[in-house]
Amino acid sequence: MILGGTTEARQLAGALAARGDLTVTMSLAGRTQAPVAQPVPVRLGGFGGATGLAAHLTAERVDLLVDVTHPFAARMSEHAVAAAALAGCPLLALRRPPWTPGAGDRWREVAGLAAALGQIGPAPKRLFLAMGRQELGPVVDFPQHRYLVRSVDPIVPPLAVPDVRYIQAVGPFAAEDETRLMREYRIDAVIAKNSGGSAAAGKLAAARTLGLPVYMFARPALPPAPSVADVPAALTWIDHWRASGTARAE
Ligand code: 3Y8
Ligand code: NAP
Repeated sequence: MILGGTTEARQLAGALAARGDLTVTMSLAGRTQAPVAQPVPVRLGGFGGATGLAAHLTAERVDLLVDVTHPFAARMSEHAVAAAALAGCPLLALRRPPWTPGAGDRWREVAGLAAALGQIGPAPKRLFLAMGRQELGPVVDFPQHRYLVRSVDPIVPPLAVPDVRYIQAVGPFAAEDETRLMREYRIDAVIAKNSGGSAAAGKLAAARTLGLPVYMFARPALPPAPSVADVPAALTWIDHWRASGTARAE
């Protein structure tokens, strides 16, 4: 079973489904109204904490749990480690490396939105919030800014600030589109999560092109687990696991 919700999860599922010697299921939280289609059957919704997930692993006789959730889905990853241990189920985590600033990048690493807004200061700015909508609360304490907020689904109720525009979109986002968007809205600064991967990196290239600062949320710590950094490494690891015949004892 793959804990998904990322580009890599969908790609890994597709590659494993092609093998024919594995039965693959994709698990999503059901956070969005219309999730992208997956190449394998999907299970939607939470498990009821780590014990719920452990019970599911045992009941469904899952032979391998692969955590390919987003780096900011820390609770899910914590539950995956605990549940795999509880159920005696092998676990592999695919953890994509964080982005690192390169020449021309103007990054400020912050803990989250409140810290970013605190650092930005009192002068009104035009801010591109490309960090989703689960942590937008702090904007109400900074009503002086013009916000451009991007999310997958509509944000209801709307944010209680006087000057906000909404964009509904699912990545991946191309750098040239991001540059055009930021020019159109005359953005002064970008606020982002250090998600890594390529789908959301376009805004970083755009910020570099436009010489804009990026307030980058540091990643939450994740519990140790057997891990790889990308899909090819995950496929190699799974090959070795399969060859070692460590499917759970009957
Ligand atoms: C529900 C599945 C695929 C997966 C695509 C990746 C790339 C596009 C970039 C920006 C950044 C953000 C957000 C983002 C990206 C991929 C990947 C990724 C960022 C879907 C998806 C689900 C979610 C949940 C959603 C969160 C939100 C975060 C938008 C599907 C499309 C900002 C993270 O309540 C909510 O609206 C929750 C939204 C969690 C973070 C937040 O705090 O709001 N992802 N995103 C999964 C589930 O139900 O289990 O609906 O199809 C998946 C993808 N989103 O198959 O190609 O691989 O990361 N997702 C971030 O990185 O900052 C957008 O706008 O620049
Ligand atoms: P989270 O805070 O780590 O998890 C909260 C709870 O949501 C979990 O305890 C679990 O509920 C449920 N859950 C999370 N991921 C799940 C999955 N793949 N399958 C089944 N249940 C899941 O998670 P999140 O940050 O809200 O992320 C939710 C989903 O969106 C994940 O699939 C993640 O990969 C994807 N995503 C998140 C981000 C982000 O920025 N956070 C970005 C892109 C994609 P129970 O305790 O009831 O089991």
